Amino acid sequence: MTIAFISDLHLEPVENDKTAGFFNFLNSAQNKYQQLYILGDFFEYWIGDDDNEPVNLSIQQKLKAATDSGLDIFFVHGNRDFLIGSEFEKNTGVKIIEDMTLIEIGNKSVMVAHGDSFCTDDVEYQEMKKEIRSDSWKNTFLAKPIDERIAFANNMRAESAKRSSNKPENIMDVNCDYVSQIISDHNIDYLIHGHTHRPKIHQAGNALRAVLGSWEEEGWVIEYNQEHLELKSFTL
Ligand SMILES: [Mn+2]
Repeated sequence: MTIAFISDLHLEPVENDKTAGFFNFLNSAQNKYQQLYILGDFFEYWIGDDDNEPVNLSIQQKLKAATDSGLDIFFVHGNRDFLIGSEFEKNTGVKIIEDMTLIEIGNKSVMVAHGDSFCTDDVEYQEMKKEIRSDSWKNTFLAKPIDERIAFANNMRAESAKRSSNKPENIMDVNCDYVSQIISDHNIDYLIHGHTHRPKIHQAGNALRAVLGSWEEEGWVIEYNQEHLELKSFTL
């Protein structure tokens, strides 16, 4: 059985090389993999399941065709698309799972996460995250008109780009002590995440920490088969 992991596609509501690349990926995924985990920031932004943007709808249709064909697809929220909800699940057959979920594959423990939870040095980000992930914030936001929500999302993206460019590189990466703690607390063999856009497989004690890349000119996937992890990139 081969399981695939992807993250950080940052799909936008326009037809471009990336959407086409994802549709190609999904077509071949149905023959190659039994399970696909999408580890967040699948979309550049998501302002609610009630947004009827045509490209977003066609992405949902493709996901539905894939799950109907027998591919199990799981989704972990990213910081860009944490508002993906139960309507999306219903439309696509994709199952939303918690950030930092532990899955048992054979006799190995694999933790899947978006990755932002490990960036504990970025205190400003963690505080903002706590606020906007609360039910009250989400409910208030989702009750606003679509146009207002899109304007807010665009504003957030601009702010985030500005803040990131002013922060030292190491603040934006995971905190290695925290990662080691999580790995030992949960007896993890493999930790797989995205978010930092720094694709690499790291040795972390007795475990491996595999980081996905963001889809830009190339797409990235981690394939897991018979206790072996492989990080691959491919042209979009
Ligand atoms: Mn992210």
